[in-house]
Amino acid sequence: MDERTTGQLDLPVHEPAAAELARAATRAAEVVLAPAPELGDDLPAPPARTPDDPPAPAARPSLGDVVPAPERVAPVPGVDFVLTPDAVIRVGADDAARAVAGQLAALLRPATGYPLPVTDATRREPAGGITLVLVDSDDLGAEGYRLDVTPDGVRIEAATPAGLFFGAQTVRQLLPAAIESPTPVAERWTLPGGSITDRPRFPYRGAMLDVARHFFGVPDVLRVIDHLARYKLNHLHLHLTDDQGWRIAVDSWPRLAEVGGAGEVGDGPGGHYSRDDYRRIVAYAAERHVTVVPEIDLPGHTHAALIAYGELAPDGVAPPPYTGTEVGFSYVDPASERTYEFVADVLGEIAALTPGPWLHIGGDEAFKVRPDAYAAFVERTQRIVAGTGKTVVGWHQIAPAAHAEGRVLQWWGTEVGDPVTADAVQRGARLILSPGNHAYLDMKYALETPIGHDWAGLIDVRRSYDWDPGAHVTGVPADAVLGVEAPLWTESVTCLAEVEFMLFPRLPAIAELGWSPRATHDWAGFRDRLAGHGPRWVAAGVAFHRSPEIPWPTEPPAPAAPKAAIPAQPEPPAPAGSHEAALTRPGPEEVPAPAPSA
Ligand code: TNX
Repeated sequence: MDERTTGQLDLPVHEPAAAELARAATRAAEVVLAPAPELGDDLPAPPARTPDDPPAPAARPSLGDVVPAPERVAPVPGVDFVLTPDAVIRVGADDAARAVAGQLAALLRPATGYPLPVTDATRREPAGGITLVLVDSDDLGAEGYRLDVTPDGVRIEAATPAGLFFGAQTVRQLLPAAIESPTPVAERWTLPGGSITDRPRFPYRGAMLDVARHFFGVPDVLRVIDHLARYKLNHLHLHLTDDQGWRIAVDSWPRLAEVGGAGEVGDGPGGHYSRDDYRRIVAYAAERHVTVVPEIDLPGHTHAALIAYGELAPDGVAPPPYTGTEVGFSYVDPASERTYEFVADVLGEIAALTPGPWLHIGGDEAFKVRPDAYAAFVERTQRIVAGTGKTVVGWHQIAPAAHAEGRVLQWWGTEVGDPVTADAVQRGARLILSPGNHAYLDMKYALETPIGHDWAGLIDVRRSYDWDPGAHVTGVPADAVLGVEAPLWTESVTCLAEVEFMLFPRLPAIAELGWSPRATHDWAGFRDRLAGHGPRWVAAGVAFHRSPEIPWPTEPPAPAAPKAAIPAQPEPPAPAGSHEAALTRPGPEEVPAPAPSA
């Protein structure tokens, strides 16, 4: 088997088999520095590095190694701060700032084994440690921070707790990779000296998880939120409903979740979030300065609602459940008043449960609804959203509908533009950029990728990185761009390890496009900075694609820890069907039969 392992770090530059991905989730809680996984030989290894390749980066980060790239970095060469066992974390009286100090301590305690008490900012003894300070500053904005690292201590300043939180994520990345270990590691915990001044390019930086095609339980979603926060992403879009499952309890229409949630693609059991589950997700996200954007996809992608309430179907008859991967065949009846009662009840309950400002109404691929009826439906639904006090978001197919105050379109096209979308922007809409051929995390990295789609092309790390959200869509100026989002559709993604495998390393690329000033954009530099994150993901037990584009380090950064036992897991099901099916999908009367169980 052609394989290149990398000393104690054991980063095999090899595509993991699907079963290996599934096992990674099991390892997450136990692994310190992962042993080489058992390698399948079903996939080719990437080309070996040649002497002409750039050198692998040093195991210890330098100040400029942060992902996403900070706005300004001023290293002071040869100067380090060393975190010692008696270090404290100092913070002022503000409760939210204290919460960030507590989170930073909690991040640093497992690997260091140090107590790292959170103490009052005015306390002098012991000297050193990490200080978090809220300052009056217009320059830093709502999410920016300033970081100073000297031999005497580390200081994070920000105008808001969110800024302190993002500064703390930078501190985490400046420590050796072993800081991600869940158990103590013998390491010299240095941070490189100098200062960083940083703030985001775009206010909206997100990822989407499709919990409808396959259901992911609360712990999985919380872990995804942690991944977002690491890379300064601040929105989690949850695609809560689709043909294969309705995933959120609605008191006024209880069968939606009870009946509509009891299945998923393939023969899995599905599931749904109770109101308390959802509150827990939203609260966990808020603590990490992540806003949850709930999506109820309307009027199409509603088969799961129809099996629960046949009265919403155009023919008034509840169809059988659907567990396949076609799209575009289902819709709620736009001509029925009952439909709008349903929409108002559902959106009202979701809005009441959601602290963030956004309510996403989907709007994609309603191929069976005539354009005039579709526009009227969207306009009425936009008014219902406004009545809940939220701002409406929809896939860019809602563009033809009349403008609604503040509305946001999510661009998922693969072309460079669309006059209808540009016109909606002229009329006042803003855009979230999720171009299918760059930002879709369900696309395969390469032909051999064991899961994912390819209808929008193959998306390797470079392709996910090499585009400019500020200048991507013809006729849409940068000031109409709210930000970026990387959607993960889950027709073929069945477990947390597969989610992580599709997220990493592309999620950090999208995060950098959302956060970093355009002037920092540089593939070669990004690739080298990203390389240092491989050992972090290994230490944290995060599954990822060992992309051959990235010069993963070959030097061990830290002593290896004992091997963890890896229990065997079943092979996940084969990849699901492709999106092109949408173009030839059947009519509602020809809804495909449920997929036979494997
Ligand atoms: C298109 S993008 C969809 C989803 C599929 C996805 C698969 C969009 C708004 N709709 O329903 O899951 O393609 O890549």
